[in-house]
Amino acid sequence: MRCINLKSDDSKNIILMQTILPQVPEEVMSEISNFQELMMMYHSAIREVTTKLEILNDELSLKNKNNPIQFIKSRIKKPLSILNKLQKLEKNISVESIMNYLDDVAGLRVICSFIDDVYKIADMLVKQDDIVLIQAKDYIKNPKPNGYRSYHLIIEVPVFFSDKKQWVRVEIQIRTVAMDFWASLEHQVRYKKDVKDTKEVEKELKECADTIASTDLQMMNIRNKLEELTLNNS
Ligand code: 0O2
Repeated sequence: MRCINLKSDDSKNIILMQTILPQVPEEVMSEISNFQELMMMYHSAIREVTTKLEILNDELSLKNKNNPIQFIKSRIKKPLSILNKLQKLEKNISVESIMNYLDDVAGLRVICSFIDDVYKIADMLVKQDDIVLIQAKDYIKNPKPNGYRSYHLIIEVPVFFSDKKQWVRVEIQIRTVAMDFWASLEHQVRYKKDVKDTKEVEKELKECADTIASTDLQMMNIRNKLEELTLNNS
């Protein structure tokens, strides 16, 4: 038997729920329960894709003696952001709408050492026969005007539950450490509503993005030269 220690806050919440729940209409309760189930599906899909990526990384590390993936971050979109996005798209607020219209509720960010690792990982992942590629966007070959670089995939993976197989969408952003460093700072600037004139900062960010792009290429060339030297000396 599992023993649960209730903190005083938890017991207050339970009392509150017991008071409120009988007053909540049945259809609302059912939608809440469907929402929880949907979020569980997205969590499961993230776990599944993360495992696939970790296996690829382990295998490539063993073969090539270097890790193509530095680290993996994941997130589930917050309920408020889901709501805002559905409203922006002028769709009903429902579990069906989330599944039909939102591609990025489950999101993974894969941070690689070198540019060619980004393409290698993306290619190996989408070639797996239980993955359906919905969309690929190459913002490395075609950067956004602000300098944003990243490789984006939207895929569907099958998640197996006790009584059904559910195809779940996952958005994957794959980029180098340097591109990721840039994107996090740029993201902060974009959401700084209290700063009025960001023109100068945006110009500097664009310059940094271009510097980062050429440094990423140079780093890859240095690694290739090192590999050649190692081969010639062996
Ligand atoms: P957040 O807060 O990171 O989740 P979509 O916006 O997904 O409906 P879009 O614009 O066609 O459609 O998708 P795209 O271009 O593939 O971008 C999706 C995500 O990529 C964004 O999600 C960001 O995470 C990231 N991204 C795209 N462009 C930029 C950029 O210029 N700078 C930075 N820092 N990140 C970017 P969200 O939901 O917009 O934002």
